[in-house]
Amino acid sequence: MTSDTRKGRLIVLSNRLPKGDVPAGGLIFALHEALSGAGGIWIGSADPTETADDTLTPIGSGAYDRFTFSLTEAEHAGFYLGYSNAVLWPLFHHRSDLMEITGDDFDAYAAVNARVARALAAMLRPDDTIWIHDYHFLMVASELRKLGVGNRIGLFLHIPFPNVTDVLALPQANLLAGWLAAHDLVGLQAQRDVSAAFDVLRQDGEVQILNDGTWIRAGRIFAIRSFPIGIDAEGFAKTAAAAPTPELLLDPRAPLLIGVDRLDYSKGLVHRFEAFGEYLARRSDPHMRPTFLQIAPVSRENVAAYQDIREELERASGSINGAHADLDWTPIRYVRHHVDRDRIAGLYRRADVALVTPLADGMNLVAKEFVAAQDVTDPGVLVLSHFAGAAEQMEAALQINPFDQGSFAEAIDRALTMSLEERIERNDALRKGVFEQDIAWWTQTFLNRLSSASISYDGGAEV
Ligand code: GDG
Repeated sequence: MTSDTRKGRLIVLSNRLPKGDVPAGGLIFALHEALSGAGGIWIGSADPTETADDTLTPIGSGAYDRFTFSLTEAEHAGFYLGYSNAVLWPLFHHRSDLMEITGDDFDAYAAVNARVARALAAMLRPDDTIWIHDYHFLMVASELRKLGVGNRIGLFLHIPFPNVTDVLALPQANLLAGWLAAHDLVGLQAQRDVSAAFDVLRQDGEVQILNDGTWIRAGRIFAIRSFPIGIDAEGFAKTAAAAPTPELLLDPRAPLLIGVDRLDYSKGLVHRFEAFGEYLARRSDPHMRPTFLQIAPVSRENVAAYQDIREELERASGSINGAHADLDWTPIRYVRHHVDRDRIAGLYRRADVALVTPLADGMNLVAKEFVAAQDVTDPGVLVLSHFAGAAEQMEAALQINPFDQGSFAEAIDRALTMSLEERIERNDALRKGVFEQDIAWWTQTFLNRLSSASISYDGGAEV
């Protein structure tokens, strides 16, 4: 997969790494493929313990080696639950109102980033390439540079980039440009994220943009570009085609809408439930009795904002079902546990409509999985929020503003009554992008760009 021009080992750093079998599909699978092709090292976080030190613990080897870095319970609370998920995550999803800022959490974040950098530096060879993933490790590259590391370092941020005014809510706002500038390449999901990052950099007195669109800060040149992440489209399409018919206890012709999301306030689930409720209240065909199946496994339960969203959602589904349900019809089915991947694939294929309507989202892979899973001769309709990074690539989706409940409800009606001809036309256009810009394309494009001797500018995006 990685036919890039890199010479040394690839070293991947991500918070999660496979500790046993590698799950099919998804980011973990893509990184596994990249490392399997080229050999290298994958570093991720260990389960928290009482004490922590700078050594990396080997947890498996094969085509590549896996290691974990250690962290204490207190660091896990401050670094992971605190600064990563109760400061950076809400801030980068335009929800600074949900930030829980404490100095101790930042200290834990800085300490864990510095420890990871020391552990990494101790094992580096001169021609190794480092690929850092996500907001948990924004400071690792700058810590590595302080230790004298000159290796190529790339960062891919899976979440949206905050705008200039959002960033002011971060007590460490003045450090952000320096953290970014320590990389050679910063990859973002969408071009809108690149624009936001450019605006933030322009506020930093030490950063200058060069003629070729790269940036310079304290003598270091770095680039910021978009690399929209894809999925294993071929693999997912095969899984969906082979999946057994889902056991839904539904009339086989009853219209089915589906949503699949981690339970997170950024995914817009309450807005989605309410828009579906409004659709039910004024649907064009009162005889149509669709079922909306929302799968939303709980995540980050120890962060307060996640408990609130869970309660809000339960209230919303209860009141909508209370208003519309009948003896033989439950309009909203809300499943809070994890469902197997092949069952999800089969459900996408069976569904008439997917509601992928986040309020903010780096990309959103569900939009792409739904398209890959469709029967091309009788495809379902993708209703997609403007605020998913995927909206930039997936123009043929029925795009909506999740904050405008009335037009969202109309779009649901339109999706459920769309002609076969229009469904096929839209799906064909979407499918092309999903299959061409898949996960292999993404990995290769990022790594090629990172390893290219001169990082040059030709418009700010790889698309
Ligand atoms: C971040 C960014 C970006 C969900 N529930 C179940 C299940 N899922 C799978 C879906 C999909 C994945 O989880 C979720 O994908 P998202 O793209 O919505 O991801 P986030 O977790 O928010 O991740 C996001 C992504 O990184 C990649 O860069 O797209 O914007 O926020 O694959 O299918 N899968 C199974 N059972 C479930 O119950 N099997």
